[in-house]
Amino acid sequence: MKKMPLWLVSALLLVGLTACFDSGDAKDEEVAPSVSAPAEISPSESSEASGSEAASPPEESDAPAADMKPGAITLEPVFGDATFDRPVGVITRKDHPRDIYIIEQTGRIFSLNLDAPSDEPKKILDLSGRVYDQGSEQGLLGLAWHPDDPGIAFVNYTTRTETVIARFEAVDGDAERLNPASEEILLTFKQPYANHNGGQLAFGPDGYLYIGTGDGGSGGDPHNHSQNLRSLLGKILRIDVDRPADGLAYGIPADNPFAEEGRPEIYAYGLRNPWRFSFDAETGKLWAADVGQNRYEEIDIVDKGGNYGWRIQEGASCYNPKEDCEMAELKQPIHTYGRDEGVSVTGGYVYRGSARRDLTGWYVFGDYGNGTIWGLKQRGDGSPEVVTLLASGENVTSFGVDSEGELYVCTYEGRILRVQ
Ligand SMILES: [Ca+2]
Repeated sequence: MKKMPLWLVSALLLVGLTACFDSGDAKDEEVAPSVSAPAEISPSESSEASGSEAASPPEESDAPAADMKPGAITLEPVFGDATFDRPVGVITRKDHPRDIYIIEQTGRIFSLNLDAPSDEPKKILDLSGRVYDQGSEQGLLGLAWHPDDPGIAFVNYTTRTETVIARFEAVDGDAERLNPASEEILLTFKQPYANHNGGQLAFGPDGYLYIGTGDGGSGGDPHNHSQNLRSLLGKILRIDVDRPADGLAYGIPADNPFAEEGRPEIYAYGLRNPWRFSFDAETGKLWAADVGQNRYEEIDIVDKGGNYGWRIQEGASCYNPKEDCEMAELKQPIHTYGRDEGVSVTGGYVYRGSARRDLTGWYVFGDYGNGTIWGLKQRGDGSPEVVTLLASGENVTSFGVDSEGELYVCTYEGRILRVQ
C-alpha cells in the first residue's frame, strides 16, 4: 500500500491541514509524527494474521474465546484507485444494504456499491456551495440516514460561523440521490472559533438522533463551554426528528437529562472534540473518542447525563485547575494514551462483522497523526484491554461500517480501505 512520505505527513501536520487537529493549540507544533511505530502484535496471533488466512480464528467455534486477542489487521484497497476529497465518513443505509456512502469534508456525498466496487462513485448530494471548509476541522462532517424512513437523510456541516444540522429528502423519482433544494434546517449554533466542531451524527438504538459537538475551539476551552449546560458546545446532543415540539423542527426525548437545568438537547457533556462516536450494534453502548489538548487522547463509553470531564480534566489528569481538581462527579475515560503513542484520536466502531471473527466485540480506533490502529475490549470488571492491530502509516481521518458490520478506514489522502 502506498504510504504518505514522512516529509509530507510532517508538512501536513505543521500547517494544520487536518480533520481533527487544533489549529489554535500548542500541540500542533509539539508533534513529531512517527509513521514507523512498531506494531505490538502478540506473537502467538501475528503469525496467523497475514494474508487471507486471517479471517479464520484458530478455533473452529463461531465465537472467539473470551480471552483471545485479535491478530493483526490489513487495510485493503477494495475500491481500486478511487479517491475522495478529504473523506471523513463511511455510512451505511438500511434500505440500501449493498451501498456505502462517503462523506467528503468539502461538501459532497458519494455512494459506492459493494457488489461493483470498480464502478465510478455516484454523487448523491453536493453541498459544496453551502459548506465552509477553509479551516482544517470545518466542512461537511456528518451524515445519518433515517433508520425507518427511506430517502431521508440528516447532515452536520459548518458555515463560516455556525454548525448546521439539516434534513434532506430524496429526489422525486430517484431514491438514490438527495435533493439539495429539500433542505430543512433543524438546528444551528454558533461556532466561536474554526476548530473543535465535533460533527458526528448517528441514530441510536432508541431511534433518536445523536449529535457530537466540540467545545467551540481555540485551546483550553476559554469560555468553559463544555461544562456549561446552557451551551450546546462540548456535548453529545440527542433529539427526536420524528415528533417535533411546538416551535421547534425537532422534539426533545422525554428522558433527556437536562431539560430542567440546561439546554434540553444535551445527552452528555464535558467533551472537548468528540471526533467520531458510534453505537455498538449489539450492545447499544455509545463509544466516543475525545481529542485531547496537548497531553492525552481518550476513549469514553458515554452514558446519559454523564460529565466526561473537559476542561476540568484532560484524559485522566487535571487540566484546569492543573492540580487538585474535583474529579468525584466526573466520568473517567475507559482508555487514554499520551504523546508517546499518538497525537489525535480518531474514533471507530465495535466490530460486529464476519470477516474477522477474532475482532468481534473489539472497539477499533486509531490515531490520525501516526496511523496506529488499536482494538479495545472492556473486560468483565470494566477495565480495558488494548491491542495494537496495525501501524498503518496512514493519516486516519475516520472509520466507517457497512451493513454487514465490516469496517473501513478513511485516509487523508482520499482512500477508503477495508479492514481485513
Ligand atoms: Ca474526558
